[in-house]
Amino acid sequence: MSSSTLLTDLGEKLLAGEIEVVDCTGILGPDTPLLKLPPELAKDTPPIEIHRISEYDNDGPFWAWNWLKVGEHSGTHFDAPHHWITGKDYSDGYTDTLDLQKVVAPVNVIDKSAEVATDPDYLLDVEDVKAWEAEHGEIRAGEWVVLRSDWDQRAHSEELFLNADETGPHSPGPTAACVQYLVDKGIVGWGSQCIGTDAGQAGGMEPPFPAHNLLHKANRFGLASLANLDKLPPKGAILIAAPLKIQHGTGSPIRAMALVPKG
Ligand code: 23J
Ligand code: MN
Repeated sequence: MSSSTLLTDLGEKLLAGEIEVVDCTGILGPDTPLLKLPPELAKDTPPIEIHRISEYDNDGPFWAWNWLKVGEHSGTHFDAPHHWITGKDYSDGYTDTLDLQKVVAPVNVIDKSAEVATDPDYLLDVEDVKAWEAEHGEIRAGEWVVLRSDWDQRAHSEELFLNADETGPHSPGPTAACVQYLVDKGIVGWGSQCIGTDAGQAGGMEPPFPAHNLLHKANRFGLASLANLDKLPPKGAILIAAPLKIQHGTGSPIRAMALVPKG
């Protein structure tokens, strides 16, 4: 099939509802869970605010609009390479300079929701990815890889979402070796349903926060707080995850969406 026929066909299938657009995004608002870093170590991203400018009133008789106060790394969001010190020198590592071609790509969905249900500190390792590839097919260069943990079921409560105790936050993520394996495969980026791309306990790993450290060192992207990954097949969907074109931004809230064939 020629590329033009393919896109005409895609357009028709979208209009007919034969390809579903799955919303992989959580709500962005004052109740969206936000990362909490140890106060002695670092400053946190501020609470999200939505302020009314007008709503068909004395401040604007025929129109409604708001202004927002929101950190780049809030809610369902994109991590650009410049976010981490290991990615600081990439001129195309900012939200406004990255190659948009890269962010529309096939997505590999690794389902470890059952494992995470019994172990919130579950770590995805190289052997798990290799076993997944043996079952579903190889992960190819340029593709997204996301960990399905069904952690979005906790997104209504920051306490449940962060899942912290006196030993820190507890949420799943990849081992350092796993991230390096995926980077070596040439993936465009790695996504998680948790507050960040790394596991809750990743601050104590070597290197600390390996998903951030190793992905961005290799000019790859991160996606956090993804929703509805339970509605995606292991392979066969296309993920569209584009950041706002913030001037030299390090990340951005996104409307992540997946094109999924029905039936
Ligand atoms: C800053 C410092 C540590 C982390 C993060 C941000 C994120 O998870 C993020 O949103 O990129 S772990
Ligand atoms: Mn981030």
